[in-house]
Amino acid sequence: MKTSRFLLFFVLLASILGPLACTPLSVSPPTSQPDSAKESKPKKTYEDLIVGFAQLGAESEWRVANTDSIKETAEELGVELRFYDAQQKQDNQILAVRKLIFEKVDIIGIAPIVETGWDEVFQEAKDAGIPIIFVDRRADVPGDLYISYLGSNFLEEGRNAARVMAGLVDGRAKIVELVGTIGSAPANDRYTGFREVLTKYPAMQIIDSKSGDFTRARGKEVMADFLNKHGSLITAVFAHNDDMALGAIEAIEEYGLRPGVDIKIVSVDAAKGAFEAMIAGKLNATVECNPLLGPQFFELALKVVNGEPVPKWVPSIETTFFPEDAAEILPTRKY
Ligand code: GYE
Repeated sequence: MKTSRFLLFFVLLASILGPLACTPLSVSPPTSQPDSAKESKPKKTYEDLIVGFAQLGAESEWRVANTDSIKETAEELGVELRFYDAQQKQDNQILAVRKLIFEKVDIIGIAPIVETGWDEVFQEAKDAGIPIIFVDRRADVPGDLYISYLGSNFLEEGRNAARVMAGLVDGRAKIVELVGTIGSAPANDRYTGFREVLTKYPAMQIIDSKSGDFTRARGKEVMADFLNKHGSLITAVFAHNDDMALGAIEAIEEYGLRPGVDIKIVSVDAAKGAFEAMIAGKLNATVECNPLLGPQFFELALKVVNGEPVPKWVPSIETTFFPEDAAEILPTRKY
């Protein structure tokens, strides 16, 4: 008797909790509608979508390609895009999110400039029922404040840069590092990933490390400082992006050394400028980071708006390029 009551209790409990456990909680948009109402609603198409995008700036060749990809894809699909450029300032980007909430867009894509400081504004979006998708960069917020992250494995990019460099310098180097924007996900992870692999190469030492903010101009300035400080002791550069590497190349030439020969250089992005530098023998390798995220972003956005389950992380597929193949590959590069 007792056992059967117990059983009944569990059957009832399971029938209540069962559907909850199967619902993709983390990916369904924060809406107050019950699931049944959502299902009976006709599915939205791209033409019905109003998408907000809070871009962080236009600091690099990569970023320009990323913005173009978002804008071009929106136009191709007939999506109404509300686009804001924060010009490398978090305050502007927070303001852009608030404007998009006010405009009642269906969904917001954002490349958070740095990882922290987003909880409040993302909570405001959640309260307004507007889902957030991270595109390119992640923010360090609780999982319920965003639906999905579409972007690269920056840690792996940092590890790959170190592996490639180890091969170039035979496991022996005095390295200077041009770090990306302080506090940004790609700078944090590339920094960590690179060091992780270096622990296996005790004769490869990082002798200096400083932010060049992902721009060519800052990359050049910081590299000139490194050269003034350490001179020809430097045998290798790890630049967190191609633009800073291109700036470093200029600084090395002005200092009277040969980039790519006297000082080996490895960077990240694989933008066209990097291929040209590899063809000229001035850059030794670039680890790919794909900015052409427009098509995947809108596909993800439409699914989310229609209440379909999506993964919490959609990683981009990437590789590494070397000077030997640069001339053949350059014409095929889209950024
Ligand atoms: O590597 C750099 C850009 O967030 C992955 O930002 C992106 C980085 C990219 O400025 O060039």
